[in-house]
Amino acid sequence: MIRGSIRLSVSGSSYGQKISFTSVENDNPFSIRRNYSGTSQLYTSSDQTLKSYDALPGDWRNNWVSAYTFWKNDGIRNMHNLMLKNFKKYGPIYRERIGHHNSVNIINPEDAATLFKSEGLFPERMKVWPWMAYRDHRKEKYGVLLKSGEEWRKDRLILNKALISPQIIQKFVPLLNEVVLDFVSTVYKQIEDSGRGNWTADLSNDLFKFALESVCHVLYGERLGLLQGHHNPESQKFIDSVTLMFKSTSPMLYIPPGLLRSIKSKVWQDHVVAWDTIFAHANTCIQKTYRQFHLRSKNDKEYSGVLTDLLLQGMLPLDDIKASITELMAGGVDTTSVTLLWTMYELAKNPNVQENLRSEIIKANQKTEGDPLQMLKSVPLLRAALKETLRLHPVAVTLQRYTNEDTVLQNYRIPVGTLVQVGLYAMGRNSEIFFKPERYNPERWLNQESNYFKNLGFGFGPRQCIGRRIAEAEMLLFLIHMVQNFKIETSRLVEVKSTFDLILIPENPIMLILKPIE
Ligand code: 2DC
Repeated sequence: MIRGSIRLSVSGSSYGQKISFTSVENDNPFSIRRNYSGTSQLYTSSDQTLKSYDALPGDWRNNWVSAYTFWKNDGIRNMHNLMLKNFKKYGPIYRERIGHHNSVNIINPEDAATLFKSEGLFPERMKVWPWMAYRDHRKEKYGVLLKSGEEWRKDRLILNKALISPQIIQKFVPLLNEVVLDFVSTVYKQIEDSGRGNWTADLSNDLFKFALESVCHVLYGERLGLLQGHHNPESQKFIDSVTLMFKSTSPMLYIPPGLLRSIKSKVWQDHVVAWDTIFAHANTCIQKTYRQFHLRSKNDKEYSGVLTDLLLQGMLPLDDIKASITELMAGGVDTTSVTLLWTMYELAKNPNVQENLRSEIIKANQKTEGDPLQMLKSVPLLRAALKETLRLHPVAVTLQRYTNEDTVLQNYRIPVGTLVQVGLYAMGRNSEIFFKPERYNPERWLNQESNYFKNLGFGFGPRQCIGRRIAEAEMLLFLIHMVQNFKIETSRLVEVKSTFDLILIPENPIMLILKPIE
């Protein structure tokens, strides 16, 4: 035995691979296989410094104390702030236990990278059991989000082609751009109707409609018509149900599955009603597209949305397609609309940033003659602004993975099968990771020498957000046109905080003022 040094086998040896990572990989969901090269020396550590799992800081030993503090501090809706506090108290790693849930929490980008390296071929995040419980209850299939193991991998590889591959994104751009132009028209109309030369409002519901219209145009190749002033109660019900679905998930996260259902609690009932409405509306849309697919002529080469694309591919059974399309339709509403609201709010508070973006967009517009696809390639500062928004206002409070092998984090030995959470919200606000984190400064993403595992708003690796490219294109096109046409101001200069309703959303309404640029 070699004294003074042990070596953990974490080189992905179970798959016969060696580890050496390049930074692009956190950005490349399409290649599900990683490129390994070189030998792992990463986890060679000396006996003295490698500490045991049970030596981890945190009050995990005292299950009931932590559960009590959690509830007392309005734990659920305050999850993100409690994590900030815990990292301050315990340092960059701590262990936690809430009810039966054990986890290790980390904050450093390098540690997130280590976690990525140990996620294995079938990465898994923390299960949102209420979502699975609903599907079990109604005998619906799981979509790619809820699947795991081989089943997940098979679906994910097929769906990647239709959703996130470089060739397919260009198909989305014209569909999304059309919706954005309609949104811009509705804003002009509101300004006109107001008679005051501006539109002052909480834009949340208009943004929900925009986001639903956008994702449906991409999924079904058809317009719902939500921005053309049509009264559409079905879609409004869908929008309200998605919000209710998220809201009713969080109180159930830490309560054992059987329990809530057996007591027929109000949250569980709300949750079921919300999903029922979501499934019903998604089903109407899917059926409509499905009928049109059968009427389609074989020579029709025109792109008509993700669903038709998947049907043409014929690689996935219909049930599985339906399940994943429903997830995408539900997942595409609150996520992008809230991120756009935060972005406009930050631009209102930071007029200099807004001006810099405007000149970048105007230049790009001249250079590309307004071609949307080319525009997307010519706005690096705007892309950085989106990263900056997600740094301060991530949709997901954490990213989680189960370790697939023994791993070392911050010199602690983390056993295989441990749930490790990256504190995304806390990371974005940490001054050791980001210089002056309180500042909304998109340029930091252009200047900084290393952004390695810092831009994690959509997660990492093959299990990252599958809607990422749709969301990015949708939000960039929205901002390109909005910043070009309107000055964005706010009367609310006090900080708006986040609240946790499964996803992080603004705690109070954000009032914005939109004024046309002559
Ligand atoms: C919530 O502790 C907090 O993208 C938990 O569009 C851990 C956790 C697990 C999974 C995360 C969830 C959190 C937040 C919402 C996420 C979800 C995975 C996907 C989902 C981040 C961080 C989301 C919003 C999807 C939702 C699609 C759904 C409607 C079918």
